[in-house]
Amino acid sequence: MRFSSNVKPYVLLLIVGIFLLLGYVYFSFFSERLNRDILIDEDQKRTKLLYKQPSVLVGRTDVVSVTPWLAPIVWEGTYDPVLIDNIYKPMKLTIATTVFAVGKYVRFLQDFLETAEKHFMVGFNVHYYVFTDRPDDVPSVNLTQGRHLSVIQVPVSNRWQEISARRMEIIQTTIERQIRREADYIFCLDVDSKFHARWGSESLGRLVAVIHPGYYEQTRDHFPYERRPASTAYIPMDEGDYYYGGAMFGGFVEDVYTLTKVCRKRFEEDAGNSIEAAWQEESHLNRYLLYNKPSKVLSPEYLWQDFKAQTKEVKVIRFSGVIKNYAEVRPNV
Ligand code: UD2
Repeated sequence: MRFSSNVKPYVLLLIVGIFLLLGYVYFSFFSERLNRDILIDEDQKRTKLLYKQPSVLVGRTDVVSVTPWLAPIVWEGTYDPVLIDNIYKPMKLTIATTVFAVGKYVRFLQDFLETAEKHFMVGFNVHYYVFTDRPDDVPSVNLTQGRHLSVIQVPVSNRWQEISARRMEIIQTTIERQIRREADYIFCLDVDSKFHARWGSESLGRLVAVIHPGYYEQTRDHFPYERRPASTAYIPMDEGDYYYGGAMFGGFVEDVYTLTKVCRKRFEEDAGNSIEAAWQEESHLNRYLLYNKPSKVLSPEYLWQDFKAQTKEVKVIRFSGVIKNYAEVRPNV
């Protein structure tokens, strides 16, 4: 194309000017993107982590690792511990851990704490809240950096059922008073237990429950849910997902707060009607989780019992209840 000779020079200048302006805008935008890309690249170099390629086709086939509502069920071999730690550790999280040691149960604290220091959320900030009526008997255990322990005095009761169930109320009020300002996640654990292997960041989630080791092979009609409609923990025979253990529940502090508040309210409502659920707060927990599905479910690796022989699908026992003489440690039988 030829410019006709009658095109005025100022029109030509205008066209050239527009092209220059467009060129400037394009190149400045492009070079900004280029710079940003380089930055991202450098960033990736700094955090580069080599790990095994995840497969879409090969994985564990002997267990189910996802619930029907698509929450993960955490089993050995379904996650990469190094990769998952690499995601959570930079967040500098604090994990609150509540444990009750009332009456003679104070004797279980030493092993609980010593084994937790070896295996539980290693490399994370952990704040243990020990609830006891015997503060002087709380053992002094060496805690690694970033880990703290607070002792909180609670009343004793002459019924073990009451001690176990009132944990909901006490956790609720302690979250209100201090935990919600001091931690990001919380785990509420039974004291008569020991850690045996890694329990790490793979267990973190909004609302976390554990499958009870005694019932995972059974059908729902065999679960020891509360079956009396008069109780607020009632679950009919044709409902229920898993039987969850009362020895562990956790998640974001605010989600656990709501759980404890609701369970405490229902426990008290039942008490007002002279009814105590079959397994106290465990029954209320199961009812709550049926209608408020956990976002992560821990396999029985995370709650075993020493008296139970290891089964083939449980490749690692991470946390297990010790064998205890009920008549000797409890205030009543
Ligand atoms: C089951 C549950 C437990 C709870 C209970 C029903 C599992 C493995 N355990 O265990 O979590 O739901 O049924 O109430 O799922 N405690 C004291 N002093 C006492 C009695 C209890 O401190 O005198 C505390 C202590 O932290 C103990 C917890 O309450 O670990 C639960 O009591 P338990 O272990 O005696 O209950 P158990 O074995 O029947």
